[in-house]
Amino acid sequence: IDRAAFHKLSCGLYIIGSKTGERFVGCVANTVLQVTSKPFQLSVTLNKENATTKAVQESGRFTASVVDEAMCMETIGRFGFHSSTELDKFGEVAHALDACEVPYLEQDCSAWFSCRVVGSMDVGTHVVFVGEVEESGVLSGPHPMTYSFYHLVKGGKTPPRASSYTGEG
Ligand code: FMN
Repeated sequence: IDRAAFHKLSCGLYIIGSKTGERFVGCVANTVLQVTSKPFQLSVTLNKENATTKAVQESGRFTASVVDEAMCMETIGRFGFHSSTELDKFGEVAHALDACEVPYLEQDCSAWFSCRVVGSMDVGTHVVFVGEVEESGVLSGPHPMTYSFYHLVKGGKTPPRASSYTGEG
């Protein structure tokens, strides 16, 4: 296995939102994909140790916001390198609520989606969720951030819980 090959896979960067009871949770994910358009469905792959994963399993809902290139590393770090059990991640960043009152990030994002979980697959360390899109909208950020922009321009790192972690940060 040549680990460098995995760095050639293209993907974007997303903020996943969910809630557990009345508490808002969320995390960064690079694993959002559109899987079908009839109906519109997205998938996201989340680590079993993430607080967000448990909330998606409990509530059956998640939001996905497309991160814009303008998003600062502090906000990415807030969602990607801290646990929602210790930090109210949506507390100090501009966000809105979908029709089910699940939060989605608005600040420095290009678009948002609200999904109802219709299926999931246990893939070992992670769970792949498939969600039917019930709402979506375009936000003000004009340039969706790619994962390679995050690494090459922003100097970002990949934490161990990300699906794409290859042991080299
Ligand atoms: N975690 C995942 O489970 N799936 C991912 O696709 C994923 N991609 C990430 C990409 C980047 C660039 C970064 C910085 C983090 C990524 N993570 C991913 C890690 C989670 O965002 C991180 O573990 C977070 O702290 C979990 O927060 P929570 O426990 O509040 O859910």
